[in-house]
Amino acid sequence: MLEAPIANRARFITFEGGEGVGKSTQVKRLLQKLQRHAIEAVRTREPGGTPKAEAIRSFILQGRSESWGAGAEAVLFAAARLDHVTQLIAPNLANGTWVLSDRFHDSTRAYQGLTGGVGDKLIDMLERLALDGHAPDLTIMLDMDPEAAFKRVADRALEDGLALTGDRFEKEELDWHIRLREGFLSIARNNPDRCVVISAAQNEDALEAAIWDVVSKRFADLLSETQA
Ligand code: T5A
Repeated sequence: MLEAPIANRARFITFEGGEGVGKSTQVKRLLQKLQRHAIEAVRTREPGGTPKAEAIRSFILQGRSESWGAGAEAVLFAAARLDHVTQLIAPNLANGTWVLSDRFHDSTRAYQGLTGGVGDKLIDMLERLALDGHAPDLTIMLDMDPEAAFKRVADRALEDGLALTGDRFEKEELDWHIRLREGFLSIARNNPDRCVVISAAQNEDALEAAIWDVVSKRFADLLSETQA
């Protein structure tokens, strides 16, 4: 099948970063902003996004695969991603609908690879298999001191009167989260054309504006076309 010329193609944007840095909040805000510019877009998340991938998400985040080791978990995340790409991401992009994903392949490289100790060979292989040519056009890396991010999540839970229950990865030690942050930053350094690092240590409105500045400049030709 012939691919649409690059200028006409819908864009695929991913959000990455450590726990609680504000990805979900900003994915929702960017979706609304794009829709206000008459861009058709959907938001999704990883692990998950499709019924099969959501089943894998529950399995992993309940800690049921923890004893299998980081290598097996990387394979599970890739299996979920393969379904997500083939059933949701690729069809939407092919229909001209932009896709915003809360986490994607960089999370496997950062969590299971750079922090969990799984070698590049397996991570590279899984990436080729699961992405099937659908690399993101832009990745927003939200960066923040993990201790401050945890405090933010805990304060918000306290305000809302909710108990703070961590999933499988949120329960790791602080030192592990510091290495995770370094992992994401090294992925950004190695992929300077695709990744933009933005400080997440700012309020939701300021962060939304910083993200919009990047997106609107990167895809200026497409946004001005639809505004006209
Ligand atoms: N994982 C995932 C892997 O190990 N390998 C993989 O390949 C993949 C894909 C997913 C877990 O799986 C791991 C990574 C994760 O551990 P998840 O629940 O999706 O689990 O985890 P997170 O992505 O970390 O989701 P969180 O909801 O915890 O964090 P977000 O989305 O970064 O943050 P958000 O937007 O929910 O905000 C958190 C809190 O902060 C407030 C919000 O209101 C909320 O209370 N907030 C702000 N407060 C102040 N200032 C701001 N700018 C704020 N933005 C949000």
